[in-house]
Amino acid sequence: MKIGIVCYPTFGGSGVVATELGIELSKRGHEVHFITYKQPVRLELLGSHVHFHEVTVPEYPLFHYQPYELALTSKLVDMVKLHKIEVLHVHYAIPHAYAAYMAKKMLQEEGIYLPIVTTLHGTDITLVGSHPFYKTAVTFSINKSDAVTSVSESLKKDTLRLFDIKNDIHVVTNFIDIAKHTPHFTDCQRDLLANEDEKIITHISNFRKVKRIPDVIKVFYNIQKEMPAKLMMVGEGPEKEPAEQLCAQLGIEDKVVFFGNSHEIDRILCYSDLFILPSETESFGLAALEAMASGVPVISSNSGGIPEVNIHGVSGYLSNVGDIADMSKNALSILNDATTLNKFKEEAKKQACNFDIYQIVPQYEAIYEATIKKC
Ligand code: GMT
Repeated sequence: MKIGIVCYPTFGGSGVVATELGIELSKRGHEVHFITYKQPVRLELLGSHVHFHEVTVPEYPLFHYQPYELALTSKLVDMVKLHKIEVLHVHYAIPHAYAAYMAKKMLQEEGIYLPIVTTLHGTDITLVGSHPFYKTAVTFSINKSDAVTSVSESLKKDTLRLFDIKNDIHVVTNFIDIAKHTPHFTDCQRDLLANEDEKIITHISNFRKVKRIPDVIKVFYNIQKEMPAKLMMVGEGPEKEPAEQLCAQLGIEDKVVFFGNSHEIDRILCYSDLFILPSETESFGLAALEAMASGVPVISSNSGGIPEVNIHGVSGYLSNVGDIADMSKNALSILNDATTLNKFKEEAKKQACNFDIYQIVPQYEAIYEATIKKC
């Protein structure tokens, strides 16, 4: 098939999922066209089966807001015609599903039929999309998609609760390429960051309020009181600076490394002992799945779709949002002895295998085929 993919090209989970999906689809013989404003961060190799088409928005002083949706719509129409794209898969409803619908209508005028598959990722529903300023257009564009998928059962429920949805929503979970997280694939250099006796605790996110960054630091603070440990904070976002200040206030700044955005997630995870994800809400928690695939147990909140990924007492532990004492206690119970830690590491990896890319990508292929046939 010739598949167009629209996504945010940044470090966020939806862009990562879209990119990994596109790469895998291309390996399976499909022709994939990424259409977005920048080459997606995880998209390293362009080739005969993977193409990138940049959406540019010329700045014009009259506009207080530059019209990205308009530029995206035009680019979609042009690329569909030029490359004979058969199906368009948009990741993150805002504004992608809306722009895709406009492109579809414009193409219809010329007798070209373009099915739209919309994947809901989380904040496009729970935080942003349900805001009254967006809700009407988001509801419309979800209902006008030819197929709608959500990355967890929890997100599907949230969508049906928050919006008046007439379409079926298929749950197609996020996935992981397990092979990429095996040790022979990664050059693990643990000794560059910590001493042999120190446990390595990791958090990866876009450092937004919803991630509850202060909770990560407070849980780590409790851990390092009991055992030698280092904290790896990976990512960029508005909560990073306050987090650095909190570390200084607590006197643990020499035990915490702030990496910023990293292209070396696999490397950081391969020497991590524990991953912390205390989010306020999380439709899935791709970062937790990536950690588990590298054999890193997860201490998380029990919000949203996280319990579908992290299994309490098996791959890690779940606590109520904000329950720092419980998270700290659970973390210490995993880290305290080597046998328990190794058991959790093994189980985390096993649980991640339930989300292997080879089981999930065919589900998207089946959805594409069904929408193309419908046309
Ligand atoms: O986590 C974020 O804030 C980024 C956001 C995104 O759209 O990139 O992540 C959402 O989509 C990910 C991929 O499907 C999910 O794993 C995250 O759980 C979800 N984030 C939230 O729901 C807060």
